[in-house]
Amino acid sequence: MKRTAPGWSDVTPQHLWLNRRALIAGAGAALVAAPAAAKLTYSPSRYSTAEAPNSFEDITSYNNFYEFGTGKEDPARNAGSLTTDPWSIVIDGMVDKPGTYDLADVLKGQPLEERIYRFRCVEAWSMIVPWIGFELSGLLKRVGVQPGAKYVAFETLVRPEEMPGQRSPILDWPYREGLRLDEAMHPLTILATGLYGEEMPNQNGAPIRLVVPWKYGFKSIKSIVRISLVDKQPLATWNMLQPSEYGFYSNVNPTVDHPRWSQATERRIGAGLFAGRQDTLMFNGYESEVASLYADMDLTKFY
Ligand SMILES: Nc1nc2c(c(=O)[nH]1)N[C@H]1C(S)=C(S)[C@@H](COP(=O)(O)O)O[C@H]1N2
Ligand SMILES: [Mo]
Repeated sequence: MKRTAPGWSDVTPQHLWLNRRALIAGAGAALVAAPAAAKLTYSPSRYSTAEAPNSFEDITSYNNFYEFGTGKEDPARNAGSLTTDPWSIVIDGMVDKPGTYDLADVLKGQPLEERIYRFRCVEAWSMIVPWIGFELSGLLKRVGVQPGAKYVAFETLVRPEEMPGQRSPILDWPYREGLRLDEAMHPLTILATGLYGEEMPNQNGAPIRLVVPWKYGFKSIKSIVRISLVDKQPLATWNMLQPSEYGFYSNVNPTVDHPRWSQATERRIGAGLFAGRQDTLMFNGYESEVASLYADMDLTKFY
């Protein structure tokens, strides 16, 4: 097969990679319980950016995952105890084959690819992440989307015994998100099961999470247990909490500011103290792939 895009090993300086292995080995020795992450088999993708990925440390130590606390370091500290095996996903609503699918069954026949994507949080920071995953469209085709379906709704696990953040009502649990059906079927939209060639770290949404790279990060819901095909716009957690600040669409748009801060620029995590902010790109740099989905929307307006 012809290699059409760089993989993370092509763009990550080897000393950083070796450094990372040494860190993992060190951590493993200190915390005897830490299991070795399983390696995944995957192909490169033409959808990957050539930008250098953030380090594994950046990606796994600076997180938003309110089920484990609201601080950026809380998920890394608290998510280790999440039980991710066994795991199943309820797929229901307007589908031909509704049911409770084991994770292995969800993954069956779906080709894993590495997708090195820009990732832009609504809080105006960003990273480059080498996700491993498969196109959501592959799963939706397999379960058979019925004609009346217009949206896809997603829910995260509710398990307060293992998710300390869920013991307080900071959000209306479960965390919920949704996409229009054409957004869900777009080839850039993936269900990710890993990063850096290994199974997904718990703090990043193990064992399976959504990644929609042209939308603000909160749309990319973690640790999914339910996928429903519906005919009405579904509830979405941040949109419910504060609709004037977090739209249902929430496409990355440098010309439409958040009511409390500018979205014109972003801070690249790991870039160093003197790097300065960089310009945010329309649709997070995926404009040529996705702009046609929004041909009838006024892109100077908040959605
Ligand atoms: N279930 C759930 N999914 C979630 C969140 C969350 O708090 N809970 N945070 C979102 C936000 S705001 C962002 S920016 C990304 C962060 O993903 P990362 O920690 O892998 O970078 O996850 C999104 N998905
Ligand atoms: Mo975010």
